[in-house]
Amino acid sequence: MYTNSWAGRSRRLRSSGAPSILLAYPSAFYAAGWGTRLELKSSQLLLASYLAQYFSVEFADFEISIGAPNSASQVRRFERKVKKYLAESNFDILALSCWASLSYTAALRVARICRELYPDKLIVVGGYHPTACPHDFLLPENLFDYVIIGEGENALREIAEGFSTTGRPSQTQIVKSDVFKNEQFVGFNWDIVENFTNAHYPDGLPNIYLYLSRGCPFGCSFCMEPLKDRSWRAFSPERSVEEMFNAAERFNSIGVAICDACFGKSARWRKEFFRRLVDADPDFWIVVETRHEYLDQEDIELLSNIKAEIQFGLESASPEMLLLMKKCKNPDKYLEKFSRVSNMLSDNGILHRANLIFNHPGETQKSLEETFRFIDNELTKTGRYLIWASAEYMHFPGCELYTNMDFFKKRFGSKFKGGEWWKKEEDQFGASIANEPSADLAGERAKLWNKMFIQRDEAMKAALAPQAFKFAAAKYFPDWKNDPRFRQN
Ligand code: B12
Ligand code: SF4
Repeated sequence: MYTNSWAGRSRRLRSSGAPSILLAYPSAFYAAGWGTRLELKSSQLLLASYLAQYFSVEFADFEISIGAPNSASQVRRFERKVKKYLAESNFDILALSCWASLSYTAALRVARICRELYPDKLIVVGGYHPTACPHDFLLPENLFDYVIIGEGENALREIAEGFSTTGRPSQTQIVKSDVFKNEQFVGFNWDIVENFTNAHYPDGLPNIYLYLSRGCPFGCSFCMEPLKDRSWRAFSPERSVEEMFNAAERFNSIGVAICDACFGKSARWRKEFFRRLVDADPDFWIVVETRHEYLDQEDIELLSNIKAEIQFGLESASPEMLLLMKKCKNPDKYLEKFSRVSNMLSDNGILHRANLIFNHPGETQKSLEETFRFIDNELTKTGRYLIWASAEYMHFPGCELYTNMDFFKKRFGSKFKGGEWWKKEEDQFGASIANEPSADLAGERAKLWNKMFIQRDEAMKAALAPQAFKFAAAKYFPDWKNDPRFRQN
């Protein structure tokens, strides 16, 4: 029923003369190392949901429908399939979501195929990479008509509205989109992806990713979120809960993850949201990433009524690294609060995960030892619900650190060996982590963090409560499934 009304509306918009938009994720080439799961791109859907009020919009994701090539021959096969798809599609504007930098080479290839087929159609590109590096899309042949910086809704709407009168601009235009205001928020229009999900997720979506708010007031060195509008905007708590249930019921989901850049910044909003969620009694898991500084006893008591996993970007436990990462102003207070919140969560049986970034430029053996001293202290406790997760620093453009590389090179002897890796047609993951954080951790010593992390494997298992251990083994550490504790009741 949904789909019929959506399809009818889309047809009416098309016949009214409004241009039609093909909003496509171009895929990611040579990105196998990331091991990214093939998620439904819900932020792309949110953009489509806004535009669909005014234009006929088709959603495409070539990574899922065609693939993510890792060799020259796979790229050629991919191009043939994209050509066929575009040749059979009916659209006026190709809007490419070059979301992370991983999609840069794919975005160029898809745009070129489109331009060869259709010299007069408009090609627009937006997402995190165009926001970070808009000049990467200024090419001699003016392949792209518009490069959008920031949240795409307002700019794309304006461009589409002007298309019938202005046509293609004579040169590529870089446009900074106006802030997407709270009152413009529209919910996820799942009808837009009905055909797509039926074809590619016939058994439903076990995990669904939703965005309930936008904007983050922090300015972490390694994150490019600060390039977007920093004001915090959200659906009402009531609408947020509705959106979660709509999605979970429609796709029979086991888990709903809230992917906001800065979940629950407003305490009033957060508490009302948790209260309403508890009242609604979800039977699905809720996964939330937030800052530990936000949670207090009241939040935690509310959370203890639902199946939840809370993730924190703790990033490091070295005071010096936390300052370099611009994660907080007072590292001692930050770390002390983390221990307190983690204890409260464990006391209430709530699963939580601390994400760590190792080898951020400036990391040394001393800073690693500080981080592991803090972890070791937490690991002396038992019956915990705290899971530790590690990742190596990846050098992405757009963040403050990227523009400040010289400081790290001079002060610490940091090396960034991958160059503009997103332009390379070879292992991009390897190139993005090909860094040395400091002269102290150069060469083979750059792997020291990993050795130190693995050494704690047994202690990390032993600190967990049985239920938390099983959860961690099932979700994050497949090797742990061989441990006899995994099979105990
Ligand atoms: C949630 C999230 C994820 C989720 C995505 C879930 C999902 N299904 O959507 C998961 C966990 C899967 C993920 C994975 C990764 N992520 Co991530 N992620 C984020 C995060 C936290 C939030 C994004 C967000 O706020 N979206 C909200 C929606 C509404 O906005 P949006 O996505 O930005 O879309 C808007 C604009 O970008 C623009 N736009 C987008 N497409 C288009 C297209 C057109 C035509 C136009 C005009 C505009 C436009 O308009 C949209 C609507 O306003 C950001 C930022 C952060 N704080 O860390 C990082 C971030 C995007 N991730 C990043 C990275 C690096 C990754 C990974 C590589 C990490 C990894 N090691 O695996 C993978 C790559 C996945 C992939 N296939 O590309 C980087 C990208 C940096 C860069 N320069 O590319 C970010 C910016 C974090 C950082 N380090 O700065 N991520
Ligand atoms: S890492 Fe998180 S808290 Fe820091 S700037 Fe990015 S979104 Fe905000």
